[in-house]
Amino acid sequence: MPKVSIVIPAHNEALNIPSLLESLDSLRQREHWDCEIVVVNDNSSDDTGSVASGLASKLGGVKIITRVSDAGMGNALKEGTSASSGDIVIWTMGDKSDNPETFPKMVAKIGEGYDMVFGSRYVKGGSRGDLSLHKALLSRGYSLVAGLLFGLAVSDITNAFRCFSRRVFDSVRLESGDFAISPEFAIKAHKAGFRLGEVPTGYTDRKEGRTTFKIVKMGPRYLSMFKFLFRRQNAR
Ligand SMILES: Nc1nc2c(ncn2[C@@H]2O[C@H](COP(=O)(O)OP(=O)(O)OP(=O)(O)O)[C@@H](O)[C@H]2O)c(=O)[nH]1
Ligand SMILES: [Mg+2]
Repeated sequence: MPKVSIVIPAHNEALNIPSLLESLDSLRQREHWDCEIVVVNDNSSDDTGSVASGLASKLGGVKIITRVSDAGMGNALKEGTSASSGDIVIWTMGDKSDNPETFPKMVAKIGEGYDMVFGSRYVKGGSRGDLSLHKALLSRGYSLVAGLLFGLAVSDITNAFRCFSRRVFDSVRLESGDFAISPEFAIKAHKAGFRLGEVPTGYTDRKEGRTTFKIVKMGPRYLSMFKFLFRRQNAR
């Protein structure tokens, strides 16, 4: 079984990190994975850093990266992934929106020959949970349009939650430092010829902490990813 790295962007997630790390630790033990957890903390004004460090000493196999520049979820995910060492990487959010029970299904699908596997809220067996209807419609609509434009056969690319082989990350150049990294990575991996798949997952809207997502700012940023339609060379 190849090594798994779980990369978690975290900005002001002190209330979510303890239970998240405890559940991921149980999961990796149960699955008998050689697995490191990488928490990328940016400029948090709460106790995210100290809470994460405490958990790292208690659990072991947890790496904390503290960043002071280039804030943004995309930059955090890029840096965390570069600093990780697993052959298989899972991106999951620090607000406990993603269901860890989906991880083993994603990893199994990588084992079947897929290069990038998305947790999808929009396939049979998946659920948007308590995500608002308008956000769900926007994200579902975005993936549908991207599917038509790029020939992508997956249904949930606006969510960062996914699992991929390290070689996919190593072969594409990601430009987005913000949330747009999610569709950008999907589109570029597909254009580079990698095999994309999906498994159903359930979503839980954040219960603690505050959102950093601003639809007015991110809508145009997400749409700007369609520019990659006109770029022939996306691989490094
Ligand atoms: N390291 C780091 N993490 C970030 C940054 N911005 C957001 N995050 C994390 O990225 C994840 C997704 O951000 P959210 O604020 O939950 O965005 P969202 O899921 O679209 O919105 P809600 O869940 O509705 O609040 C969370 O784990 C955040 O803590 C950042 O600048 N740096
Ligand atoms: Mg969230």
